Amino acid sequence: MTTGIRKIEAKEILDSRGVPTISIEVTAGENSKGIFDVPSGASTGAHEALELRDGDPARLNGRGVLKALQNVNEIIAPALLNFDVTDQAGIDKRLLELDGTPNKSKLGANAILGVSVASAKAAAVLKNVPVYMHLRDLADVSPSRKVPYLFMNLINGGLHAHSKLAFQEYLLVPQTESVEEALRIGVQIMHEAGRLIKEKYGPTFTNFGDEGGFAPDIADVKEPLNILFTAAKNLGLQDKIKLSLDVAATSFFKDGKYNFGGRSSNTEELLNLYHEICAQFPMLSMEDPFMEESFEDFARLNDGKVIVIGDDLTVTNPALLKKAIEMKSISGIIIKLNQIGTLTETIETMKMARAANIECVVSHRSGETKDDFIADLAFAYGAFALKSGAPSKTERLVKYNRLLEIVGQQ
Ligand code: 2PG
Ligand code: MG
Repeated sequence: MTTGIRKIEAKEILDSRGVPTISIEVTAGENSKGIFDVPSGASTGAHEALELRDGDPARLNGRGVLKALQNVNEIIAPALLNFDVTDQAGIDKRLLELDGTPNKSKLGANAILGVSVASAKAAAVLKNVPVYMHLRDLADVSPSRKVPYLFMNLINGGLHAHSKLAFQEYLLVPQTESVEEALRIGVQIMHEAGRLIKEKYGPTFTNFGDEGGFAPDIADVKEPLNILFTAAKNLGLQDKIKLSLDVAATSFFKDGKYNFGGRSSNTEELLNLYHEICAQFPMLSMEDPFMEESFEDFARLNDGKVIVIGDDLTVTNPALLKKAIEMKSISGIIIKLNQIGTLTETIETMKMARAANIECVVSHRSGETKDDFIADLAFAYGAFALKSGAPSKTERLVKYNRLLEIVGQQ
C-alpha cells in the first residue's frame, strides 16, 4: 500500500463570524483525501500559538489568510511530498522544524494545524477506518468516560455577545451517558430558557451570541444561572443536569481589578462570589475564573468541590499544563487544537493531563466551521466532555451530531 502524501492544497474560506480562515486538503496514497477547516477564537489566550493574518487593511479588514496559504503551498507542501501520511508524529515534527519558532509565528499555527489534522483525516481514509480509530492507533490516553459529557453553552456573554453580561459562557451539562438523551435535554432546556427570557425581558433578549446561545443584555452575572436552573426545574429535569461557567476572566481584567456589573472587584471578592454560586447552583465546573497568569488564584478555588478548568491559563500547551499541575491550579483543562497548532502536541497535552488525573474538555472555538474532527478527538481518547456551543447553529451541531453518529456505530 502506498501511503505517501501526493498533494496538499490550501483555500481561504469563511468561518461562522464571516471571518476568513484556512481549509486544507491533503491527498495521500492512491486517492485518499482529508480536509480540515481551521477554527478561530475571539477570547484568545496571550500564550496561544500565532494565527497568521495578512494585516492588509485594504482586504477583509486585515483578516485575510493569504500569507498562511502561501506558506502551505510554497513551503509545507513541497517539504511533505511523499511523506508517509500515517506517520503523524513525523509529519508534525517536520512542520515544527519548517517553522522553527516557539509560537509557530513563521508559518502560522493556522497553516500548520490545517496540514496536521487534514493529514490525520487522510490517513484514516487510507486505512479505511473512522477517524477516532486512527487516532487510537496514534496514542494511548487514559480515558475519563466512555462517552464525553456535552458542555452546551446556552447563554453567551463576554466577547461572544454585544451585551452587558461579563461572564462568557453559561453551560448546561446533562448528566447522562446517552448523547441522544443529552441533546434532547439540552434543546428542551434551551427552548424553555428562551421562553423565560422572552417573558421576563422581551423578545430582543433572546437574540443569539456567537456560539448559538441566548445573548440577553443583562448585567447580573448570576441571573443566567437562575434562568437555566429555573428552566430545568420547570421541566422536572433539575436532577438530570449540572451547570458550568466559562468566566473568561481575562476579558474584563484591567489594572489589577475585575471590572464587571458596574464595579471593580478584587480576587478575594470574586472568589467569594464563586463560593456563593457553588452553594446556590449545581455547579460542575468553572473555567478561567481568574485572569490568565494567576496560577495561585486558580489553586485557591481548586479545593475539590468544583472542577476548575484552565483554558487561557494553559492554552493546550504542555509547558503551561506542567506549571498548572505543579501549582495544583486546575482539575480540568480545555483542549483546543489551534491553541498549540499540531495534533501530536495536542495529544501530548491530553496524555499529560490524564496522567495527572486532570479532566480533558475538548473544545470548539467561537469562530467555527463545518468541521467535526473534535468529536472524533473527544471520543477517541475518552475525554471528560465535548464543548461545542448551543444546539442551535449548524457549525456547533455538526460536532454533537458526529458524536451521535459515532456512538450509534458502537
Ligand atoms: C472559550 C472559547 C470557546 P474562544 O473561551 O472557551 O468557547 O472561546 O474560541 O473565543 O476563545
Ligand atoms: Mg474558555
